[in-house]
Amino acid sequence: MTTPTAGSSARDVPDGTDLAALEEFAVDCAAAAGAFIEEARPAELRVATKSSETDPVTQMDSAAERLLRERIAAARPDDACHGEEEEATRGTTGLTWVIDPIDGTVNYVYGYPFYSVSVAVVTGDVTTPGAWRPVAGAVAHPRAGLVYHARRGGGAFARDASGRDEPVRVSGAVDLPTSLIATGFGYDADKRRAQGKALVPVLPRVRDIRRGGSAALDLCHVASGLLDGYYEMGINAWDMAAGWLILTEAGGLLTGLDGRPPSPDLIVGAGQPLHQALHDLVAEALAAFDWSADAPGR
Ligand code: LIP
Repeated sequence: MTTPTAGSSARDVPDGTDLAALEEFAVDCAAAAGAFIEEARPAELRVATKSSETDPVTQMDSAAERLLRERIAAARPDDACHGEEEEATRGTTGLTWVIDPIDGTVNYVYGYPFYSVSVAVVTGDVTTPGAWRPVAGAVAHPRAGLVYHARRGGGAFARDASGRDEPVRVSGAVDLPTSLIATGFGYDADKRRAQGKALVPVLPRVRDIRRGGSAALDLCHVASGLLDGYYEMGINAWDMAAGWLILTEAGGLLTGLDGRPPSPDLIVGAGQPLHQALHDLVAEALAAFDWSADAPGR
């Protein structure tokens, strides 16, 4: 089973690319947008809806994406950009910035402190699962004063407000019954019903389940050992691009189903010893679904 990982092929990085500089730029962008969504939050958020009435977007999502796009365009004008709230832009360098200005928007609306800003730069075609790889990225957790970051081959770190970097590493968990697993649910009622059904066989087989509400942070928390594993259906490239690399550089693995790349169908992330067992448990739980009619994606 060929398992795609974020670091699987250095050949796709354009010659002369300074990954360390891209990583630091991603940290700066994520930190700046993280500070913005905290400091510029108005007394009254205007909450509109997107794919369903439970899928919110606020003026802060749009403003934070605008801030990120302007910073990227100023510093890297020839790179492409792909974000959650605006149309994608084309580039000529082979590098694409993949951004989620607020991952965990529901939490942000409520003031529940589990939301993040995700900024990654990838090679390949980010619209096709398996055809792209993150090469540098950062996830800012403003309420924790942390920015998780990584570059391909450079390890994974959590940077605190003083600028100190702490290396992060996945847990050594190997057994499901003693593993803490996170998951999440989409916005469509029928998909949520299916995702809830898929949780039933999983819950009794693991230590416990956590549902944080930000895929990017769930991936960073697996990378840093705060969780042992994470799976979810319906995750977009912008939710997972930076967290995928941070998890891989922390010694973890992120895949889709049966060796396929991570995609909106499914992502499963854990340290290497646990990953196969978690994947097989989730695959077993999903086996009951007719993916055409019942696909429990977003
Ligand atoms: C969120 C994801 C999370 C999922 C939430 C939501 P958003 O992204 O990061 O994993 O469970 O339902 O989709 O919509 O807040 O950017």
